[in-house]
Amino acid sequence: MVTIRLVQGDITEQSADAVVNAANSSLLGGGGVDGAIHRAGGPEILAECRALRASRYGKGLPTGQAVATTAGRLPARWVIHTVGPVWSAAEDRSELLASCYRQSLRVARELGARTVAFPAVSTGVYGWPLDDGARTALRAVREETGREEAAGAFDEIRFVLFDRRAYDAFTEAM
Ligand code: AR6
Repeated sequence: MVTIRLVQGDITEQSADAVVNAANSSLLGGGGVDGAIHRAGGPEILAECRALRASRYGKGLPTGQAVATTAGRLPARWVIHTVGPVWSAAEDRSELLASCYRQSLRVARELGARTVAFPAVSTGVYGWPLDDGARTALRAVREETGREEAAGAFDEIRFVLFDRRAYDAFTEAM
């Protein structure tokens, strides 16, 4: 049985097999979680991202997809980069947000990562409301870890919430 755990903290300080990055399509860094991961993880991560841009993802990583690199100096083995959708009040993009969690877990499973730490994808710069972001995240993770193919694949899925407000939103959604 997989444990779903909520913690308040900084994702760059988490020991896990894989930590998920809330990246953008360029894979070349940014602010928020992305900036923190590249700063703490060091240049090896960016080097692998550049190589991905020069090969498989010439046009960038599409929204809702996920790809892994080394975790550099982070206390993890891999960083799984995923690109969340920008929040839109006019259009329902929640399937794309759910896809970030599902695809990240698929990549994790292929790597053999048994503990995976996620941030609250899209709820910062990309403007997704926290309560909805939390519900979508938890639903997607429960669905994906409940699939037959995922049976026994994971020990722990951890949501690392940066501040009290995000932690409370996830606690409520849980
Ligand atoms: N650890 C855990 N959570 C964090 C951390 C941290 N160190 N820092 C911020 N958060 P964001 P997005 C929270 O903006 O909305 C970047 O520029 C934050 O409070 O990192 O998906 C990328 O390059 C929020 O709840 O990601 C993209 O261009 C959540 O993490 C764009 O931002 C996500 O906030 C992606 O925007």
